[in-house]
Amino acid sequence: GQTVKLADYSETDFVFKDVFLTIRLFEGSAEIDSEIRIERRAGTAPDAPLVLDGDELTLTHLKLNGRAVAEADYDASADRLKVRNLPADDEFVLHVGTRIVPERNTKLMGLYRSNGIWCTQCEAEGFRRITYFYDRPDVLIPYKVRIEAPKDAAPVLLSNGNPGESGDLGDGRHYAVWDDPFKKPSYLFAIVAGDLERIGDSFTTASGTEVTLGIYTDKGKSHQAEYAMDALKRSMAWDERRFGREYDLDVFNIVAIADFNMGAMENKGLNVFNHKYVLLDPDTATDQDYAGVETVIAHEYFHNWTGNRITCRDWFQLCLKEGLTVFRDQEFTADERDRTVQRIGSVRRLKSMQFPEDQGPLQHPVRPGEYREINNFYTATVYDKGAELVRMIATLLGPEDFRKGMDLYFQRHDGDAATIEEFVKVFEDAASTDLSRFALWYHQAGTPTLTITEDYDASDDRYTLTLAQSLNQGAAKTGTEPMLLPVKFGLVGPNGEDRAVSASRGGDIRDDVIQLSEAEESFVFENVGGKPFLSVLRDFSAPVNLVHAQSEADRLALARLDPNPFNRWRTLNDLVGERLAKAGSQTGDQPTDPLGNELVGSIVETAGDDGLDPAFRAQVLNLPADMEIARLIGANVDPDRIHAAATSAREAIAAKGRSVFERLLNATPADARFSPDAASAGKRALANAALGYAAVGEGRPDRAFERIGNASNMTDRQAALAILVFRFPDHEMTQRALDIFYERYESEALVLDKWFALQGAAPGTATLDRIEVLYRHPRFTLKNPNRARSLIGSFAGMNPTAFNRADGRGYAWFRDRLLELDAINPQIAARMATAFRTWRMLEEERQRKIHDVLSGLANMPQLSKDLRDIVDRTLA
Ligand code: BAL
Ligand code: ZN
Repeated sequence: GQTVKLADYSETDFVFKDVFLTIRLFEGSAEIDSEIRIERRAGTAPDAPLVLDGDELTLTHLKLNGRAVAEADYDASADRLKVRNLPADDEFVLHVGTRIVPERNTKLMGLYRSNGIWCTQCEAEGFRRITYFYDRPDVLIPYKVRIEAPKDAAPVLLSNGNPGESGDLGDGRHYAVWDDPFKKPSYLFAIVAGDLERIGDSFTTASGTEVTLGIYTDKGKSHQAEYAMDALKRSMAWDERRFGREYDLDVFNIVAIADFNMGAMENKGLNVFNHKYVLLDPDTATDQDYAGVETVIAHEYFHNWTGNRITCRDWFQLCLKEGLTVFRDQEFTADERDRTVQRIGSVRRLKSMQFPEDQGPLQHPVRPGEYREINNFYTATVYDKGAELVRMIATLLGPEDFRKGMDLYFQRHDGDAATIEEFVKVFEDAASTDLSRFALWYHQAGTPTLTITEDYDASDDRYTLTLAQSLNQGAAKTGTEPMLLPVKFGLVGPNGEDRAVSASRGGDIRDDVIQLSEAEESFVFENVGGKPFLSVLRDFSAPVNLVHAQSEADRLALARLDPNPFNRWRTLNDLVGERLAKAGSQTGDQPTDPLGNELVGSIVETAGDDGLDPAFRAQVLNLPADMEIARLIGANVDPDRIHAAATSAREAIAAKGRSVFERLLNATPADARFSPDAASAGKRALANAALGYAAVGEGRPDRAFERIGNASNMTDRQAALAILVFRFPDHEMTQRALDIFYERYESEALVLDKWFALQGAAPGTATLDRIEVLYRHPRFTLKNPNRARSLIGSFAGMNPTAFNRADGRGYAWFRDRLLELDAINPQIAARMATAFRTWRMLEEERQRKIHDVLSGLANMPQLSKDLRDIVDRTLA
C-alpha cells in the first residue's frame, strides 16, 4: 500500500457545494444516484481533471449538467473516477450513478446489511464504497438524502439531519427524504433502513428547543434501550452545564446494530451503535456493561460538537476529535459517578493498552506523520493518550482558563476542519501562555520517564525536590526534547495533612502543580515542618513512567495517609506491580509470598476499611493484569512465571484477609434488588472481589458455583463464573457452570459473547484444546465482529499464558484464524493482530516462534492492506 504523509496535505482541486443522494434499496442490490454541485477551485489549472475516490464500485452512469459524459472524458475503475474537460469557471452538476451489493459487504464498511437491516459505517473511508466522492474530512457540504426501499423489509428509513417528506411509491415501496443543514464531511454520512422497534423521548435544550429523541433496535429489544436513553439525556444536560454546548437539530436518533466494527459512530443526528453499547438489562448485562453504555452514549453525543461541528482537516488530526472527546466522556463519568474510581479506571486502561503500544513496534505519535491504512490508527495512543494530553492542558491552565480556551475553540472553529496546531493555539490565546513545549507531546512518540529525587536537610528544615524527564528514542524516531508537563503533588505530614508550602527556589509552580518544562528542575522548600511524605504525580497528572526511590515504609504510610485518594490506590498498585515484576522475572522456585507481609496487610486493611468507598476498595483488590507486569519486566518475559507470581500473591492476600472477605461477602445479600447506579455497582464489585479471594483462599470453587445459582443479576453471575474460569480453569465444576450458563443464555447474543470471551481468556495450557472445539461451535461465527473478538480476540489479547504456550501452538492457531478473518473483515483481523505488539518483550524461544509466524504472514500475497500494515510494522 501507499504511504500517506501529513506533509503532503493539499486542498482539493475542486470545491463541492452540496450533494443530493438518492439511494434505492432492493433485495440483493442498491443503486445510488449522487448529484454534486461543484466548482473548480480558484487557482486550479483550467484543464485539471476531477479525481474522486472509490472502493469496489461499479459506475452505472455519469452526467454533466444533465448530459451523459462522453467515454473519452472519463476513466472509471473500482477505486477511482477521473473526469476530464470540466468547465473552467462555471459551477456544474455532476451526476454519478453506482450499483453495489450490501449483502456481500462483509467488511462492514460502507453500506451493508446486518440482521436484514441496511446500515452504513463511513468513518474513515467507507463512503467511497457507496459512491465516488471526495472522501476526505475537509470537504464539508450539506447533504440531502432520499431513501427508497421495500416497505415490508424497511418500514423505518433514517438518515442525518431533520426528516423531510415521505410517501408511497407503489409496488410495495416507499421513500423518505432527510435534510442535514449542517455542513459535514462524508465520513459522518449515514442511512439506516429496516424493520426496527423504537423507544422515544424528548429533551428541551437550555434555549428552549425541544429535541425528539429516538433509539431504534431489533424487534423485541427496545425495552433494553431505556438505560441508554437515560444516559443520552444526562449527556445532553451535562454538555450544556459543563461546556455550554447545546444540541442543534430537531431530532437525535440512535440505532443499535448487531454487526459493527467499532463501538459506535457519531454520524450527525444519526448515531449508529454496536448493539453491545445500547442494549442492557440486569439479567443480561453487568455493571461494567452499564458503565460502558453510559460512556459510549456520552462519547458519541459529545462528538456532535467535538468532531462534527468542528471536524478534522485530515486523518492525521484524528486525535483532535478523539482525544478531546474521550477527555469529555471521562469528565462526564467522573461527574456522574466517582472521580477517583473513574481516574483509576482510565489509568489502568492507559497503562495496560497505551503504554505497551507506545513502547513497542506499533509506537506512533498522538498526531502521526504518516500512515498506510488509517483504520489502523484508531489506537489507544490516539484515543487514550490523546485524552491525557487534553487533560494535561486542563491541569496546566486550571479550570477557568481551560474553559475559556474551549469556548474560544468552539467560537473560532465552528464549521471548520481544524488541526492540532489550531487547537493548541486557542489555549495559548485564552491563557496568554506559550505552549510550544507542550505541543511536542503531539509529535514525540513514547512514554517519558519522570525521575524524582528528594533531599531533606533536617538542620535547616529544608526540603529539595528534583524532577527529571527523559524520553527514549523508540521505533517511531520522533524526537526526545523535554516537554512541558504538569506534576501535581503534595507534601504530606504524619497526620495525613497537606502542608501549605511554597518553593523559595525553582521553576514554575501554580497551586499544587509543578509546570515542568526542562530536562531537570529542582525546587527548594524552606521550613516545611519536619520531613514530609511526598505524594507526587497525583491523579496521574501526566502519562509518564514514574521512577521514585521512596522507602517502602513511606509508601505504606502514604497508602494510609495520602489526602489524594487516587494516589492511595496508585501507591498500593505500584508496589504490587513492582513486587510481581520482581518475582515474575526470577528463575527457579517461586517465592510463596511475592508481595511481602506488610504490603499484603495494607491491601487487606484497605479492603476492610468501611470508611472508604466500596468501588475504591474493589480497585485495590484488583491486582495489575499479567500484561501490565510483563511491561514492567520489559524483557525476557516468561508469561507462565508472571502468572505463577500473581497466583501466589492472590493466595497470600486470600489467606491474610480471610475474615475480612467473609464479612464483605456476607454484607451484600445475593438477592438485593438491582440498581445500576455507581454506589450499588461499587458494593457488588467489592463483594465479588471478596468472593474471589474467599474461593481461592479455601480452594473452594463451589462457593462461586453456588453464587451462579442464586445470583439475581448478571453482574454477580458473570463474576462468579469468571472466578471459576480464571482461578479454577481445569475443575469439572467450571465446565458444569459454563454448560448451565450456556443453556440459560443460548438465545442472547451479547451474553453468549461473554461466554465465549471468558473461555477464550481462561489461563493455562489446556485452554487451546477447548478453544479449538469452541471455534467449531454452531454459535461461533467470524462474520459478527463481537463474536470473533469474543473468542479469538480474548484468547490472543487477554490470555498471556494460553496464547504464549511455550510450544508455539497458540501462535499458529491464531495465525490461521487471522487469515480466515482477513478474507472476511480485514479491519477486525488487523486489530486482532496487534496482540503481537509486545512480542519483543518475550523470552527468546517465544520470540523466535512469533517471528516465524509473522514473517510467514508477511510473505503471503493475499493479505489485506490492513493486516499487512500491522504485520510489517510489528516485524520492523
Ligand atoms: N469515530 C469513531 C468512533 C468513535 O470514536 O466515536
Ligand atoms: Zn470517538
